[in-house]
Amino acid sequence: MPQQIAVLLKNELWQTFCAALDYAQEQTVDIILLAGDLFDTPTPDASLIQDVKDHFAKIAPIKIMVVAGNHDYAYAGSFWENQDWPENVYIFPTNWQSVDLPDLKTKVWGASFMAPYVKEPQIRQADYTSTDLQLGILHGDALTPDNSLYDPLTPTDIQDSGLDWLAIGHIHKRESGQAGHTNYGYAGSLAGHGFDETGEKGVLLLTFNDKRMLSSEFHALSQRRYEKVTVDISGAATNQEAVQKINDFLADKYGIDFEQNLYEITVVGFLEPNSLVKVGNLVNELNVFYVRLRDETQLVIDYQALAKQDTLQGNFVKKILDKIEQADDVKQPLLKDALQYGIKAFEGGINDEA
Ligand SMILES: [Mn+2]
Repeated sequence: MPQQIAVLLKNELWQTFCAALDYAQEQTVDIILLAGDLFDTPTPDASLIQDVKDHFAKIAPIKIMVVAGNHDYAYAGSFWENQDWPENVYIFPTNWQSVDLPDLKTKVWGASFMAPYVKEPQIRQADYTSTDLQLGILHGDALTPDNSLYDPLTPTDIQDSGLDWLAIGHIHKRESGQAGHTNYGYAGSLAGHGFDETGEKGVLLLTFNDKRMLSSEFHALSQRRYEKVTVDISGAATNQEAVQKINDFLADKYGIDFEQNLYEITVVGFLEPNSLVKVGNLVNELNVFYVRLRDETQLVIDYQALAKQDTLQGNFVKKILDKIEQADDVKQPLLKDALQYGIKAFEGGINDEA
């Protein structure tokens, strides 16, 4: 990805973070739960830390409960221990602790990472006999807890806590579940970080009445999304026609703002031998923020007719067709691919990138 785009995306991530705080204010929430890896390093830039503190202070009296994750773990003497965090921010220590919020009849429990790896579950019991709402916040792995190095959280661990709701960070995907009486969930990352983090990204807005959860709503915040799609351009005769097919597909699937997303597009379909489409050239024609193309188109070819021609190409086709006929089930598909690539090479459709 070009450096320029990477810088822009980084700036936008900060804007999305600010948008999340604005949203909390608009919704007049009481508590924000930040479940770890707020920063991507245990030693963030001092200027960035100050910006975060200032923005947190601005949304007081909303209470911001924070645990450190594996990327921004709270080592002894780390920036998390500084005394000048705003009054409305609470940073959990590295052992299971609670904060009492009597006005909200709520207790919040949590623990911070103290190192890049946490092999033993950090979760312990909450006051499960209390009439107060018991919230939890952890960085951890509830999806693949077996042998996880990132605070493994098994359903039994979660259930035994007696929490009413557990907010978890680390997995960038939105997930939720229930273990015994305890509901838990990952809000996922605020914005996608690559093509392995596709779809809409944002925050979860949770509403409780006493100990009962009334609703859990996802609110999208990221300005762009990463998407992987497969588009069929069969029948396109020119690059412009191919672009039209791809644009129509994207507009249909992602709406009017489709151009601002990042796409990895696998281009498939059958092209006529006289088609002028060069998939490699479509990157420049597609008017989207960022696109990466994979060419899996195939040519519609009358191989038998071609094999009869007394040309280099004809001889090549005849040889491969003979080999396909004699080949076993394992080799046949490979030879058929070889035929496709060979024809494309004759048409000048293969370059070093393919
Ligand atoms: Mn993490």
